[in-house]
Amino acid sequence: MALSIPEGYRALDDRTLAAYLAGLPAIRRRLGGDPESWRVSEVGDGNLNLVFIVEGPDGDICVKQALPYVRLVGESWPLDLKRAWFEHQAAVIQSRHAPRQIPEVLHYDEKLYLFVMERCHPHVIMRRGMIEGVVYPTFAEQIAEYLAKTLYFTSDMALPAAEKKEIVAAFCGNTELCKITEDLIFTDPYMICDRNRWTSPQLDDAARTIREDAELKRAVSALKLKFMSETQALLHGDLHTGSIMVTEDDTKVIDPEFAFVGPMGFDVGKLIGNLLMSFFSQRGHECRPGEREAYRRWILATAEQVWSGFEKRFVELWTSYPTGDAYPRALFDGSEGRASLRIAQAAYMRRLFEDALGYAGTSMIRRTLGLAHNADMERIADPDLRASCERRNLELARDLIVNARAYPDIAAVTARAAAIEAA
Ligand code: SR1
Ligand code: MG
Repeated sequence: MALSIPEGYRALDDRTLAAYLAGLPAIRRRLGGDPESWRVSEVGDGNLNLVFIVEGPDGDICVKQALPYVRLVGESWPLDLKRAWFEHQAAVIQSRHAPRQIPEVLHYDEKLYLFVMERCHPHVIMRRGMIEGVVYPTFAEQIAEYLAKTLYFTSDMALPAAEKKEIVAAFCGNTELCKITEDLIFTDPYMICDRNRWTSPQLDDAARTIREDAELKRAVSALKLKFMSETQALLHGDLHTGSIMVTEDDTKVIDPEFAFVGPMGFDVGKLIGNLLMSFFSQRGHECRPGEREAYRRWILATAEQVWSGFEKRFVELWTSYPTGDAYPRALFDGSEGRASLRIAQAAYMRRLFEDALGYAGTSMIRRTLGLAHNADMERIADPDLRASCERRNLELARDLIVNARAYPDIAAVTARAAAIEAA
């Protein structure tokens, strides 16, 4: 299919970006000095876009521009530039609810499908830090707060119906990005597909077993349907450890270009799935062997705290701000009403937990057998070692999808991960 390039759009490079930014007075002031003195570097290592860091004598910024195709694949896979608008809108909405966790948006250009934001510095992409074995002590609490606030405050429990429907309508056009998820996560890995790949022939049999697993395919299809049809809250839509930048005491969430209104368990589960993948990859990163065991324990504790912190804060917000049209305040008045609401909340959170486990599992499978992989596993040079890590990952993933109901709590999930790793 030919690329469709709207009038006024051009992809920028190091040189043309500096000239463009020089025409934006507020950005020019922030960077300081002459545009010729600015250092521009393209640092994008994601699957879709251009990302630039621009450093001037007085400050620095990050610029993200959508390309009219999937960067990972090339021009043969055209992709709607409008994703930049959805990303920018999602960042604006989410920063109202969780301002500490979202980089400040400084400028948006609707013709270039580009936006300028605060550079998160000295933050690093969390996935890279985890490959190095770095502990992030404040991460779990901050990301749980981000998840609880962004999801609760865009849900029907917090919003009047008309406002909620406006958000659904605003994001319903992000269809091409949703389609990527529908295909790459919920469909491709479960059939023969040209886009699939795995990094060693040692996984051929595991891939075949998954393709032949009818029970698994039914459960994944149910999760796909929920992804396509439930409008619970505004999601980030691609919340993995490559979409999070961290320091020891700060957490920033980036890249919400897959944002749409969908099932909350997708955001929570994708993140937990990526933590579990990192856990299973650790035996392949023995650069500091004595410390890896402790690091594995930290990852599992973090996965537990992400879920339990999210659950606790979400219920607190629901109890304190019952401002939406769902579960109307008038029906849950007085001590009996409050007790009844607690029963409803527990049932809701249980469903959300099971959804999250299913989505965690689908994320772990797609990053092993689908098109887009994780550096956590890909950086393991020895193919036998890598395959043994990936097999463990697939084993837990399948169980989370098919047997989500059998897990009483998040501790049971991490216990199962530890048992699979020890076997
Ligand atoms: C073709 S895009 C592949 C993947 O990159 C993003 O991180 C999303 O997860 C998407 O599925
Ligand atoms: Mg991304």
